[in-house]
Amino acid sequence: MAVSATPLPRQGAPRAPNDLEPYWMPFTANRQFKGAPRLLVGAKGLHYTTAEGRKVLDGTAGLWCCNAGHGHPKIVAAIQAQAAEMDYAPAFQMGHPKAFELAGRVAALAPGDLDHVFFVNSGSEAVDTALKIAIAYHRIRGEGTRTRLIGRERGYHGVGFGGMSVGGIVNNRKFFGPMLNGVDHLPQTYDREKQAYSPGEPQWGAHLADELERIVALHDASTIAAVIVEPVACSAGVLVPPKGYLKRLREICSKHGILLIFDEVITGFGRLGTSFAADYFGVLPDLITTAKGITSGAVPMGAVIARKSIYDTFMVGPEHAIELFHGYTYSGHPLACAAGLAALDVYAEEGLFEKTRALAPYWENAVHALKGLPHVVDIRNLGLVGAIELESLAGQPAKRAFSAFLRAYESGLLVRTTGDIIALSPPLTITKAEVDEIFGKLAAVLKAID
Ligand code: PXG
Repeated sequence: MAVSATPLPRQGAPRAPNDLEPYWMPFTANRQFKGAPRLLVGAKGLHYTTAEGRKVLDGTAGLWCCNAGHGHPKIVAAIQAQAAEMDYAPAFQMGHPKAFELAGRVAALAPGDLDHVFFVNSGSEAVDTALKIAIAYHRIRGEGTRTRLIGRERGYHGVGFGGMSVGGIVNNRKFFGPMLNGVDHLPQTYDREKQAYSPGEPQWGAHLADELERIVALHDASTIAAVIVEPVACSAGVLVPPKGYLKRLREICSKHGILLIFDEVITGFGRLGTSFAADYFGVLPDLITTAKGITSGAVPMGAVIARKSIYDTFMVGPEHAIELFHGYTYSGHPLACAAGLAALDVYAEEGLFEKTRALAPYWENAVHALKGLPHVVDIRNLGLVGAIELESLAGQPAKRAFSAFLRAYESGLLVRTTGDIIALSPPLTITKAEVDEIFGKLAAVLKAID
């Protein structure tokens, strides 16, 4: 049946305000949720409060974003003050001081000469923006044939058409048609037989970066604009790069004039105990995409950070001309900038990146201590990120981890699951006692589920 073009009359009585039906929830089992809702109504520090008044320990920093913990007074005050001072300023052909200030602060944190910052509102927008910048950069330099984009199997780069196309998660792709053309994928870097229970970076697998040479040989470097990878592939279940892999990828990209994009939407702003994963691994990309921790999740914001040479390439032509035909109504939104400035202050004043670095070995031991518990087939970690992979129930992938998620929530712990992998990424404000609480609860959950 064709979709009606004429507006339908409103039907029936107004819905009750607590009706769960109209909200089509993202990446959620809607029918399961609405049958047994899990509603959060408050958040402070490391804990959420549920609608029933229970406290839940946040093992996931919201969705990998609330790095400073919840409701930090400094971030709250900054957002409140900004809302009262100026709600919005046009983002095109106009500016406001906090956007410039935040760009400078982010540039100062970013490695090497990554010193120009383009603001967006999410990780997905950051990825699409970076891909567009990469293609346009080559065109402006007279290499307009470089349009191909290389992602990686099991990569997650958000849900825009660009990010989905370079991403490598089957369910995020298979429903949505042909996507971008001119995309190829590196192989993923995980092999359980070779890497299981590696603490931190696995020893095996650096050679997988050489697959880029095979892809270059197939398509020719003159057709390839950029390679995009997550330094640590978090969404697909915390796939830590093999030792030396990212360095090798950098070398091959440089050799062939291909831009290297690190998608640091999760790894940026302290998750590994450094400003960016680029610092952790000592590898300098050409573009960094980020979001989440830039405002500690308090207001939506993302950013693309570009090397000076990329920005400079665009700064040609008549001065009155727009150099990059791209941007969003809410690029550099005043509330996001205020939250971002406050979040960066909190990270610095409370030494949260250093604290993360100091806590990481304790975290590593704690997560690996789950080895040997029922269903566990692998454990992975880096910085304040951890993953416990469970054996799938026969013929029912993702069911066992979902049971673990539900039971953990009942026991007062929030975790994330993807497939049969449990992922953890607490606020960077967590203490050793709370790390112990997470893994104590999780051990009980693993012993209790089928
Ligand atoms: N790139 C990376 C590396 C990400 O992790 C995005 C892009 C997209 O960001 P937005 O802001 O458009 O959602 C992400 C987002 C999870 C989970 O639990 C991960 C993300 C988002 C929600 C849940 O794995 N990553």
